[in-house]
Amino acid sequence: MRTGLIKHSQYTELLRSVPSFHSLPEDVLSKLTDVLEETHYSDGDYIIRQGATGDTFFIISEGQVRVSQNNAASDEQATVKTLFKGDWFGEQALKGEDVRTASVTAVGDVTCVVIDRESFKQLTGGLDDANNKQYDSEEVKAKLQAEADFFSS
Ligand code: PCG
Repeated sequence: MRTGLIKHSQYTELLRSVPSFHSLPEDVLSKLTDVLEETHYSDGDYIIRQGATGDTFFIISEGQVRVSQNNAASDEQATVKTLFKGDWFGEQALKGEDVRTASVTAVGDVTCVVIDRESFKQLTGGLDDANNKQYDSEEVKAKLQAEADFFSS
C-alpha cells in the first residue's frame, strides 16, 4: 500500500514533467497514473518494431532509447535520434493506422511507463501535441540521404 502510494506520486510527477502533459488537470494526471503500466528493458531490446502494429504510448521514466528507421536503399537501420527520461514516443501508431513508423530500442537499462490507446484518448482527448506531431523534416532528410547513397554507389 505504502509502496503503491509512493509509486503513484512518482508517476504523477513524471507525467507532470512531460511538457505536453503539463496543462492536464490534476485529476486527469492521477487517473492516467492509475492505468499506466511500468515496463523494463535491457540494452538492445526492441521496445517498438517498425512496421509492427501497436496501440501503446510510452514515456521514458529511466534511461534512454534509440529511434531508428529502415533505410529502403541499403536495407539498414539508421539512427534517427536518441530520446531521454521524460521524452515520449509511440504516438504515431495511435493516430489512424496502428502501424509503427520507426523502431525504438533500449540503450542500457530502460524503464518506461506505458499507456494504452483507450486510456490515452479517453483521458487526454488525444493531446494536441501528440496528434499533431510530425517528423517530416527528419524523414525527408533520411529519404534524401538514402537516395544520395543509392545514386553514389
Ligand atoms: P510510432 O507509434 O510510429 O512508433 C515509433 C515511434 O518513434 C513513433 O511513433 C514516434 O513516437 C517516435 N519517433 C521519434 N522520432 C521519430 C522520427 O523522427 N520519425 C518517426 N517516424 N518516429 C519518430
